[in-house]
Amino acid sequence: MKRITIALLATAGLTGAAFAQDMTPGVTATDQDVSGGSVMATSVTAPEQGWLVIHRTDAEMKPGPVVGHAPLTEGMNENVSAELTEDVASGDMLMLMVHSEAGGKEMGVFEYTLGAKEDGPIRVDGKLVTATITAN
Ligand SMILES: [Cu+2]
Repeated sequence: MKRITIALLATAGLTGAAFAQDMTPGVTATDQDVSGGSVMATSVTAPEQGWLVIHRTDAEMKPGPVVGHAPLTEGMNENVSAELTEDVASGDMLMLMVHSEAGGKEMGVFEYTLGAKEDGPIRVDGKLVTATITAN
């Protein structure tokens, strides 16, 4: 009986190692229906506590006005849903971006507006961490 217990623990240990998270910041999302008033990222990896920020964008792929946000914990966040602060029509493009708490005055309070230094975007090798979707 003792031997079986040890074997199970060893297996559990291996499983844990296999699921060790890749902490490379990233966001994945697919085109979706946002008529319900929210947009969802399938997964977001954040290097620290921060925010998933929803920008409007277009074919030029520049981040535009902020139309939503959701809190992120450090590490992997799955199925992150952000409430939209205004209607987003079918065919509109949204850019989901990983932001931090850096520069803000309070943790857990969303302080960013487009171009602000508070709770600004994180960068990896100088690049913003984003996923762009089109509303169905
Ligand atoms: Cu942003």
